[in-house]
Amino acid sequence: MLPPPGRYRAVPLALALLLGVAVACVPTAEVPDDCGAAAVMRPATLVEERLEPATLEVCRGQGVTIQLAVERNAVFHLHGYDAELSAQQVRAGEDVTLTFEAVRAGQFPMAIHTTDGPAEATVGTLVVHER
Ligand SMILES: [Cu+2]
Repeated sequence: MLPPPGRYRAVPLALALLLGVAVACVPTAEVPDDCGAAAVMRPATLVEERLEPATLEVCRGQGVTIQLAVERNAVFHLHGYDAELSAQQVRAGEDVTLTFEAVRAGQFPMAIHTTDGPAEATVGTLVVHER
């Protein structure tokens, strides 16, 4: 005997609701603990064509300092934040301090431009949370 058709229709609806709720929760659930601080520091290392960690998270309105340990020569460029942080030449062995205001929320690719490797490679993402 077949169950009434309404029973099967409820399953995809429940799944869609669950997924929708899970996706909608991500941005607020993962706001950094220090979101209330006026200024924050994030350490990172530039190794080959990647940043470790690959994702740096801050909140809009914060003064951000990226303490960058550099292991390869490149021009470091934060896309979408050109006005706040100009692209700059970094050299292997240097510790570079990059400071800017996180004025815009969103996800911004951190890239390097090189002459001895890829012309441009995305090495990580800056996530600026709305608060
Ligand atoms: Cu670039």
